[in-house]
Amino acid sequence: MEKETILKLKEDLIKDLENVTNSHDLEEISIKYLSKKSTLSQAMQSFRTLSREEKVEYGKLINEVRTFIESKISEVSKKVKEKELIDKLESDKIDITAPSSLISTGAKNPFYLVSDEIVDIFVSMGFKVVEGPEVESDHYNFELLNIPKNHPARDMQDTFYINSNLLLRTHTSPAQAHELEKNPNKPLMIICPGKTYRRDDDDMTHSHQFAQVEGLVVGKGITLANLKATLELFVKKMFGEKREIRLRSSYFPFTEPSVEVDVSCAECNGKGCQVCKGTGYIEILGAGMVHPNVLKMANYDPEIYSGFAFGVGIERVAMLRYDINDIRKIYTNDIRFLNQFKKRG
Ligand code: FA5
Repeated sequence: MEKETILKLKEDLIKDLENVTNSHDLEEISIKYLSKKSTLSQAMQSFRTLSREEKVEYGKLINEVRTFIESKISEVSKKVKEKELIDKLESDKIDITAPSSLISTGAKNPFYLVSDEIVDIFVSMGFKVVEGPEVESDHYNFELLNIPKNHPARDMQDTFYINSNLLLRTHTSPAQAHELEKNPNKPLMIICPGKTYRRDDDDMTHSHQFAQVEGLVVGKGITLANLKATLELFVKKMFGEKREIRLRSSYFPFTEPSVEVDVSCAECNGKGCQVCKGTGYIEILGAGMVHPNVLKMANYDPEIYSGFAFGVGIERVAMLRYDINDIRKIYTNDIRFLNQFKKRG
């Protein structure tokens, strides 16, 4: 093959490379100049027929041209790959400032908003949170709370029976009996939130399944004043600084004295209106000083130890807190109702 033909390959390559824009073009050029069918390979084949001197000269030329071709192709290959990477990064770019497509998020049920808040408030006062069983024995739900069989107070707390001894607890007060039993003659400061059940007809303020938070403080020298101060602080944190509480005497077999605790009506500030049925106050919980019999049954000496207890209905607090007029709305999972609580969760 003519030396000029081989040398011209360099010029042809430079021209061809000028038009290369991507790896595919470059691959074709590589095949054209370096494959077995390339002009350079054909020149190598005619090598055998040459004399020794010609072989040296011809070989040098072929090597020089091959090195030139390889280095030019590799040079352009680098540039092409770099450009392709930049193009890819550009086309894959994510605009993090672009508005997202609307993601629908759920809202926390007001029951849980309030339940969490009640727990937080009492924990901040130093109460420990405990749990109790929902399926309870007659012994813990009634007997240890000074409600023996045939006691009339049982009528107000009829429930669902598993058998003649096991029942769905009617209140969280059995937690009192469990905790006293676990820690004989030791000071206690616990709350027990949880589900409770009663054979109550469902209406705007009653449900057969609801929830309470029980509170129990036992120690030396605990008085009704401690109960009042604790609940006053709870009410102010839950409903606002302006709210006042009122203790009304009441009856629970497991506390003596017993009280119902009312909170001043937010609507009329205690003056009396439709919401509070003209009384200026709304009832939120039952409470009292732990009955000596309850302490005795748990082997506490009532001459040394005294305590207070309270039981607050979580749904009723949620209703007051968020102006919910029907307790059943809390349970029915109507998205229109729940969405109103989106920002609070
Ligand atoms: C009790 O259950 C007592 N164990 C509370 C207590 C604890 C008193 C410790 C003294 C010491 P009562 O039956 O009043 O008390 O219920 C307490 C609260 O539970 C009520 O104020 C109310 O908020 C809520 N509650 C009672 N029954 C229902 C019901 N059917 N549906 C919704 N909430 C209810």
